[in-house]
Amino acid sequence: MPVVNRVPATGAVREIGIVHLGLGAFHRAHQAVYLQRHLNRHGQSEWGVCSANLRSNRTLVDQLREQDGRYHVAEYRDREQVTLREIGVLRQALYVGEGGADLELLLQRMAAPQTRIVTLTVTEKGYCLSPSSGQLRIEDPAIAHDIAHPQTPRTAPGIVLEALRRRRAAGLGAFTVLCCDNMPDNGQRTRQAVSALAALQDEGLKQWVNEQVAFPGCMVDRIVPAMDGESFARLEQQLDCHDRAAVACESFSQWVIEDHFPLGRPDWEVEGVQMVDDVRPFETMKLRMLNGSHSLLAYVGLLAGHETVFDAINDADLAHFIERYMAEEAAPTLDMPTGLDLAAYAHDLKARFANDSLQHRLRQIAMDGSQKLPQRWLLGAQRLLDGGRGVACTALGIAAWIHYCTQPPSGGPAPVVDDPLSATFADLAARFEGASLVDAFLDLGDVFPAVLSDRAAFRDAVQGAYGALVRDGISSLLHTFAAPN
Ligand code: CS2
Repeated sequence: MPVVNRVPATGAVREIGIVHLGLGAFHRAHQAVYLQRHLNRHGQSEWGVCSANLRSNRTLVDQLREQDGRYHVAEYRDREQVTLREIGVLRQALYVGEGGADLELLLQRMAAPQTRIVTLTVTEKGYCLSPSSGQLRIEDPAIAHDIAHPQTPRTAPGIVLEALRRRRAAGLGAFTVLCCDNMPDNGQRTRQAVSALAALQDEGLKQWVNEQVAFPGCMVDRIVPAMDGESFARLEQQLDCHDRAAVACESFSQWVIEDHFPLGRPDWEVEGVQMVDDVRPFETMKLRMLNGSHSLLAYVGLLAGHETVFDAINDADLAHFIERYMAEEAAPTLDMPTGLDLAAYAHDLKARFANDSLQHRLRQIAMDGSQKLPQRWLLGAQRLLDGGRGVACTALGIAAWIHYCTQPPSGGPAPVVDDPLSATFADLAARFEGASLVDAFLDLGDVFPAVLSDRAAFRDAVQGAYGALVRDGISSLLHTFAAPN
């Protein structure tokens, strides 16, 4: 049984200063923990949180309401040491389903003078941008809806924009918009989504957004697997924690934020948050090293028959493959501030992947690949090819992803791929096979920018990897990577 360090929630929330969109496990185990530690330290705070789920997980919102917003976060250092924190900063939980009454409550809360920051974890697809170009997808039906009905928006950019419109009309200052999703240049991408939508609704509002709203970028990091029956049972047995809104995660946590908050912010740095002028080096490092490795572990690991990150990193050949990816295809693409040791970072990442207390399912990471691949693998691959380097690990990852998106698990029915492009994948799988299937995937412009897919060296590498995968199977292919080069 682990040694449990119990940290109760103390202090009083004076007002709700932050509205969050995307009340998932990550928000509860990352941002809310920093704010709770801040509250415990100061004894009072005006940075309480109102958090809303836009379409998913109404049950969680109901559960949290029953518990007056209080819940627990179990931070597993390893099997032996766990910190169980009580969180009390969440003062309002909302669910904005289709036509839900909470939409108006949410917009009122965002437009209230006390609200100074709006944070988001709505996942990459929640911004309705093309993953490869970062342009607003105006053909998206939800965006089309928000253009036609700006006052009852459905999308995250639409909700942010309507709240800003109300603030402008009321003569209030703009809140700061802080995107906490794993996108490249995430502040700028969020600005692009909101500003492009404004341009389609009201030119004056667009100008006000461009001039008045701060969209600092940030890098967030904590491994927080989705909760399932097994993880709740473990919390009950090991920690005597009977809380259906609880989350389990690793003990590591990092947050690097660009310091641009015109209406003020919590003094986060006291809790270890790094406030910087330019987050991009940190963000790119994390996307390519951590998330890039995660996606490789997911697609290659699932093919190799593994279920969790822990299983996959304990496969010696796969672990070696990941080491090579980080050293040869991620690190060389990064420009880091002096003093930052990428080899040490890679070493620590491997140790985090090997945390045996987290049941981090590869299928969870494999979700939404079309939205994740550009920033995790493809921008780096472009840089490698520009420098005359090879992309063998990345090419195998892409081949494994194509396989994952199109091949039924042995003998089973067609795969259920959780991705906004799943219908397109099914269509391509029905029409093509072999090299033509690979070509059809590489022609998906929302995933692969033409500057990359037009390069023969890139296409050849992916074609080669896919051919070898089909011919030799994943185990023998991984073995070739494990051989000294
Ligand atoms: C993961 C991330 O699901 C995924 O795609 O790569 O959620 C990852 O666990 C976090 O970014 C870690 O900070």
